[in-house]
Amino acid sequence: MFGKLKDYCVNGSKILFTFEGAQEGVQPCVEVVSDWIVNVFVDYTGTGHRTRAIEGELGERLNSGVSGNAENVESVSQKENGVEINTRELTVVVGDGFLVDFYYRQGTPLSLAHRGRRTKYGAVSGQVLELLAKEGHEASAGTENDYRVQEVRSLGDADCIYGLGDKTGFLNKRAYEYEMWNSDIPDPHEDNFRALYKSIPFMMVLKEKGAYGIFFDNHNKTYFNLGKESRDYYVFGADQGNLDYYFVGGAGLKDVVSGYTSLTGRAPMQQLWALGYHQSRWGYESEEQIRQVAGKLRECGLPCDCIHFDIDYMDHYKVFTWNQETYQDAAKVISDLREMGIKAVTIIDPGVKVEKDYYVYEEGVEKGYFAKTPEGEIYVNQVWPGDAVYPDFGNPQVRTWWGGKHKFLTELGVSGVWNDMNEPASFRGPLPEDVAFTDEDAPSDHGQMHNIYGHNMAKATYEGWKGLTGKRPFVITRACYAGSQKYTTGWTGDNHSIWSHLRMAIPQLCNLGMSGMNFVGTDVGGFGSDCTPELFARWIQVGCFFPLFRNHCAIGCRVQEPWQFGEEVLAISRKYINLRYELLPYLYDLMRETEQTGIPMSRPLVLEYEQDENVRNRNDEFMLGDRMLVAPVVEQGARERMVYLPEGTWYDYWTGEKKEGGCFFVRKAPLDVCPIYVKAGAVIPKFPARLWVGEEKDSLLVLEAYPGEGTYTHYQDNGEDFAYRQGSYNEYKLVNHRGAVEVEKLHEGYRAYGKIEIRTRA
Ligand code: MIG
Repeated sequence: MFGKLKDYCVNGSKILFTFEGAQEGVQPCVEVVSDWIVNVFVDYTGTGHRTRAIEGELGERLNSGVSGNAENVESVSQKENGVEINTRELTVVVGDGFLVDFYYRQGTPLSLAHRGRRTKYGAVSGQVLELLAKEGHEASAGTENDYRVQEVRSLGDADCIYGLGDKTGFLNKRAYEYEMWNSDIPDPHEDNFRALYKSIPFMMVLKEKGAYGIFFDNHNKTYFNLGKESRDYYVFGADQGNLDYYFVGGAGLKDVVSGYTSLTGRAPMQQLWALGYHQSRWGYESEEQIRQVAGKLRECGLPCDCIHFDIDYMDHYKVFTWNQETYQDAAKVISDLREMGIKAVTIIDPGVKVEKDYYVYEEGVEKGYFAKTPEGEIYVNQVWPGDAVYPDFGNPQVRTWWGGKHKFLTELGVSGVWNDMNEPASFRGPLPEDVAFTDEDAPSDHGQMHNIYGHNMAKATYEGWKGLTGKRPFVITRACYAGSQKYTTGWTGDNHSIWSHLRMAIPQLCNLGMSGMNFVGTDVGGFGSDCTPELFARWIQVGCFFPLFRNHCAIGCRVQEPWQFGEEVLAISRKYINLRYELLPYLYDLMRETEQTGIPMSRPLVLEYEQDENVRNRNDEFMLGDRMLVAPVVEQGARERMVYLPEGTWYDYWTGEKKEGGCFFVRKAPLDVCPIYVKAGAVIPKFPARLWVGEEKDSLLVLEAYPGEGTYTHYQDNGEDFAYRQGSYNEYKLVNHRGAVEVEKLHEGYRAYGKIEIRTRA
């Protein structure tokens, strides 16, 4: 496509190139966004960036085509092998064919363009292809694997790949291929799945030394082949839109995660109660059932902050209505639950029922707020309410309208919203790509808007809710795009109650976290299929260490509240839910860290110890922050497991036993034990156990100090609104000196704890 490099010019932060053989008017561009971040852009469509992931000042600047600060470019010069661009941290060399290479400033290569063609695999002849298709197999003629927009980049032998959102499979994404096309596929998600609900086209490569990320900001359908086709390179591409990617460099993975979230935004603080235990089920058929569940939770001494109301609560699955027959008096049940310390979160799907005189439908029709066919008729498909229409969330007016609709829920006392089916899902075949949607100020279509449909819906919900309540909106979404973390938390959709899905939960959630979506969880116990007592016991031991801790399952499947599996499993559930509540202040500190740095609360070992080869493919252990390591049992029947601890000294959380890291050992793990290790010198801030987050407020903080040395920051605020952004918070410096903790106030702006107690462990 691009031949010999003929010329270049510098315009502020942009360097524009002229190539032989380039399409008329197409001038590839390299833009220095910051010391570590460089954008590579070829505007094939002539529309400019149109990023929906990057917002604020930077997003506006990019989308308007205005050049950035020239000072970010240290130097540009013609060298033998191309044009060399220096930032303060990176060297970028652009050569013939628009091959772009990235180096650390001191010269070590970080990422090189692949020279040469793609190799093709699995090609079969037309006749065989036909037969295969008859039997229902997928195969390719091997001719279509070049995309209209495509980038092929070198892979080193030792390179590992992370990120890519919610994709199935193991932690290391090397040798997988994926598609970014938000998909609701009911079959059990296995590691040959190419697409799932979320599209986060961000990948990180960890090298023997150093790391970088690639954010391919193209929200059309995109493809990633991560060293599967060939071990020498990876490919990303699309058949629509532009080549528009950000190279994010850094000294290590953490810098890359921070860099990526500096572009797309950092998951903000949630309300404290959102960190509590959430109970849910599709198929709570009546208000009475919900009341019974709440009563039983309390009777069993199970902490819980929230019950989710699935589609059952609506009148004929019509959004922003309440089924008064089965769910009677909404305000009353919600306030009764609140008395017990339990909040209500309600599901809201995008599909609006086609029904005369139904106010949401009528209003939307009148205002022209639903997606249309190319001929201009309102487009109708089918979801839970039957025939349904799709709000055009890319239109800012539609978002404002939809956000405002939540008044129906806030007035009833609902505390948060769960957005489902927003890929968008449809029962009567997929939406055709030419269904007309709006992209902010311009007409667009489903093909281009599909992957940001959930993103825009969550944004509408977040903004509406914020305006209505002034609190930190609690939104959970199934579908999203890069940058959705600014508005919403997420869950991983319809998993099953099977051991492979418990195992998959760990890498899946870790990769989501490293892709910006910090506040995520899987359905604890599994959604589809029938859970067993043992699987449930092991799942709750994993679920309690991820930000969103929700037990949820499908109608028709075995009921799955903690008391449904006998006394032993109930006691185990209580133990881990209690532990979760004790850890609330620690979790809250981590959430604050995420808001400030983008580093996720729950993280793979590789994010903390990337130099350790033993953790680069570690799928069955993870960390909560930088000082707590969880090594759960995820095998049926196992009553012990192999644990690996990275370098340093660790303490067994349960026994206090001291362990030197850098080795493997076997830990006994009866059904009630999830092995946990705490790093020497750690201080773990804890609350006394309680039945719900607000049961006791700021009365006692326990600082659990482990032998060794360490310094930490502890954070405290009202746990509800945005006052902390005006300084209403406390920050403490905790210095652990061999188990003795000094507490120093760094910032004072919120009421003090009644008491701070220091407990020395081991
Ligand atoms: O077609 O609302 O992933 O969590 O319980 C199923 C019913 C629709 C799918 C969600 C699931 C939810 C269910 N929904």
